[in-house]
Amino acid sequence: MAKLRILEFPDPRLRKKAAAVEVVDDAMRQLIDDMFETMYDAPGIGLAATQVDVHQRLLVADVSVDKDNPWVLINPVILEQDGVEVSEEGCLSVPGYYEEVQRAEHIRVRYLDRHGKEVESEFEGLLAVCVQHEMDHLDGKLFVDYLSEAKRQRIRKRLEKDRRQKQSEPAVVL
Ligand code: GNR
Ligand code: NI
Repeated sequence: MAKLRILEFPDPRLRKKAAAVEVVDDAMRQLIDDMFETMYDAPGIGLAATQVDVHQRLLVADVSVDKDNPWVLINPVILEQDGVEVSEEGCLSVPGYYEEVQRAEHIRVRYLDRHGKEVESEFEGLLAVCVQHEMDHLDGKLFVDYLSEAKRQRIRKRLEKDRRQKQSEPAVVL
């Protein structure tokens, strides 16, 4: 198991469009395990491969309180969607910012599971929001893209400043 580094906005690698997964093999399952470790450690409720600089169509999620309901979606496609829901979103790639985003309330998704088997599931509530948020990552899209240009630039400038400060600070000696 290994914890992976999460890319942060405005890193251009977050803008890459992920390619379809061709084979679900042991190496892919190792990546899935590492993504769960990274997501639970963060902590977050979802993680797209794009965020750990792997540009393949794979996402993991777990919105349960006890962190015992892991979902793996490979090559996800939304078959049906209905309803509209506005909720506050955050993103591990945009740390510290939470803004309202409008999404479909209910989605039906076709995808491959961790064994490479094609399945369909319906999602609603927080899990539906999370799956749509992660699927956006696979297309190089971030929740800040739904905000005004002014708000997005403000967030970008603050995150860039934070990063400069972190880099100029002396390393912590253990
Ligand atoms: O941890 C996360 N919380 C969250 C809250 C509301 C809507 C979406 C999310 S996903 C986010 C983790 C993340 O950045 N996934 O890409
Ligand atoms: Ni995110």
